[in-house]
Order: sequence, then structure tokens, then C-alpha cells
Amino acid sequence: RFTPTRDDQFTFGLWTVGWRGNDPFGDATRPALDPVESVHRLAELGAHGVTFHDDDLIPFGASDAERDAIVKRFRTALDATGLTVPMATTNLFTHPVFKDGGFTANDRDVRRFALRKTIRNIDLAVELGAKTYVAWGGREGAESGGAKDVRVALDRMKEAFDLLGEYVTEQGYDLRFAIEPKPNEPRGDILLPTIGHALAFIERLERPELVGVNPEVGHEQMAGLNFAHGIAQALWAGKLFHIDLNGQTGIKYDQDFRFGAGDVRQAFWLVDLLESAGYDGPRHFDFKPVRTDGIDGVWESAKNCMRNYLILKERSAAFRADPEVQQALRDSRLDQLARPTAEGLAELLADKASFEDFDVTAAAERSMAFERLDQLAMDHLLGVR
Ligand code: 3MF
Ligand code: MG
Ligand code: MG
Ligand code: MG
Repeated sequence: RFTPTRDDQFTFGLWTVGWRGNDPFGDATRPALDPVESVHRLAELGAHGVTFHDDDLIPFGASDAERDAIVKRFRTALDATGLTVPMATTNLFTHPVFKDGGFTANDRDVRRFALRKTIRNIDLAVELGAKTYVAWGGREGAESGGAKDVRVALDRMKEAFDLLGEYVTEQGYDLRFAIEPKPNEPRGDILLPTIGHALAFIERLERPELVGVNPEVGHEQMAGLNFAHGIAQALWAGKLFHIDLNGQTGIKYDQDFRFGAGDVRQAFWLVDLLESAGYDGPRHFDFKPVRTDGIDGVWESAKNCMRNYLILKERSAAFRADPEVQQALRDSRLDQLARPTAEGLAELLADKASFEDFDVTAAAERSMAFERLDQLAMDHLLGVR
């Protein structure tokens, strides 16, 4: 029970299980993990695929010969385990050259390098079968007002995605981009800080159809936002191309707990939404196994990201199937919300019951009965129903 299969489409970044525990105040607490070992261990745990930043797989500055050998060895591990690579991404934040960002660095040479680095890894991503290319604007941002002309930086950001869109189109690649919003950390403020900012930005691009979002649970919660609401709007816009699942407890640093840890109620509503909306993309975990733990904790937490998703999926299905819940949903008038408000403007204006004869007092007195509905959800979530 709660053991994943490949069909569950659980995927992990190489950088998640591979995180060595280095943080701003402390050195690494764990040894480096060989990506090939990660592939084998994740396959044994029931994962469907792995994802990577270029530098997670191929050390920054490696020669072409080293690069070829690493890719060949990685490919052999993928073939041996059947693991897929549904997504890849670029590291535009670790090397000091990216201290002021990649696509929006003030330094033009850095921007050109960032684009070439991205394009190079897009080729590899496609070679390995990826369908989604994630772009997290790690250091696209600023700490002080005069340091970045944000309107101009957004021009450069648009230019970058337009060039990348042109590249994949010219190459005939079947690849879409997913922008990952984050409000801050490592920069004081990061551009495209939330799902909403990213969705608005995408509509300004030359090829908006090629670009969606890759929201991360903790990133929206760092901004105090309701993650399930953000995901719902991304789904509504047809833009949920990918997702980063993890755990966070409120407005703090980016905690990256395993999925299900942190705000468990938001996690419940998230899984309920993804499953009922028929989201069919990867369930991708972007978490950091706590640095207090050894390698045992790495695999324990990776396993439990998937376990918690499956538990919540079962709890959500039980909630939806419960006849009392279905009645409670009607009592809270969710069925009415699903009905269009009018059959058109003329119908609305002609209907005296909608205004002239409307009993405001009676309508104001009708209880929405949300408390009963929410406790039913809690009972299901806590496993007492
Ligand atoms: C940082 C992140 C990133 C992105 C990754 C994929 C290092 O908070 O979440 O992980 O997910 O760069 O684009
Ligand atoms: Mg995070
Ligand atoms: Mg993150
Ligand atoms: Mg992420």
C-alpha cells in the first residue's frame, strides 16, 4: 500500500537527492552522490524519471570528451532501469559569473553566455527525450532599487524566451518551456515572483503557446499565497506544464521539505485538485533531504515524498466518494457556482427576481455551511472517516 508504480509518474531532480547539505551557514554534511547511483536507487523506489540541471550531470567547464563520456554512462543507466528524463533545466545561478543573473544580467556578455549555455543543454534535453524545459530565474533580480531597471530587464527576459522559442521551432524540437516563479532567495527580490506574474509575462511573448509555468509548492507559500489557488489558475489558463512538489511551513526561507511535510492541508487540496482536474504531467519532487540526516535519510525522504502523495490521493478520493461530502458540497452550493450566472445580458436585465424583487435579507441569511464541509475534509485527511 502506498508503494509507487511507474504509472504514478513520480520524478526527482538529480539535485534533490544529490543535495549535500551545504547552506549559507554550513558546509556539506553528506558526500557527493553519483548521478548513476541516483538513477538506480530512484528506479528501485518506483520513480518514473529523473530531471537535471546541466551542471548536475556534467560539471561546469568539463571538456567535450568528459561530457560525452558522462552522458554515455548516464544513458546506460537510464536504459538499464527504464527511467525517463521528462524535463531538464539550466543552472544559471551557481557559478559567480551569474551573480547578477543570466537572461537579465546587466552585463550583456553574461546574458549571451547564459543563452548559449541554455541552448546547449536544450540539445541534450531533447536527445534524452525531455518534453519540458524548466527555467527558474534564480538570480534574475536585485537587492536594491537602482541596480535593476525592471521594465528593461523584462524586455531582456522576453528577448531570451523569444530567442529560445525561435531555436526550438527552427530545430523542430517537441519541447515546451515552463517558467518557475519564486519571490526571493537567493536574490532579495526575484523577477516573475509568483504564478500570476509569470502568467501575465507569458502572454507578452512571441510564442506564448510554447511557454507555461512550473510552480513550486514552497515558492508560492514563501509569498504567503495559497498554492492550490495558484495551480487552479494555471490549469484554468492551460499553462500547468510541470510542477515542483515539496513542503514549506509559511513565510520563511525556502525550506524544501519532502512533499507532505509542511502545510499538510494545502498539500491535501493540491493533490485533490491535480487528481480531479486530470493533470497528466509528471509529479516532480524538488525537495532537499534535511542536512541532519545521512544518506539513509535521503532515500527515506525520497520514498516518503511519493508515499505522502499516494496517501493524499487516497484520502482525496475517499473525500470525493463520500455521500455526506457530496451532500455537503450541494449545501455549500458548489453546484450553483458551476452554473453560468446569466443566460446573457438581456436575460439578466429583464429578470426582476435578480434585482427589483430580490430578497436581499433572505439571501444574506442563508448559511454557506462551509464549516461542516471543511471538517468532513479534515476527517478524511486525518483518516478518521
Ligand atoms: C530553487 C528551485 C530550483 C529549480 C530548478 C529547476 C534548484 O528554489 O526550486 O532548484 O526548481 O532550478 O529549474
Ligand atoms: Mg523550494
Ligand atoms: Mg526551490
Ligand atoms: Mg523548484
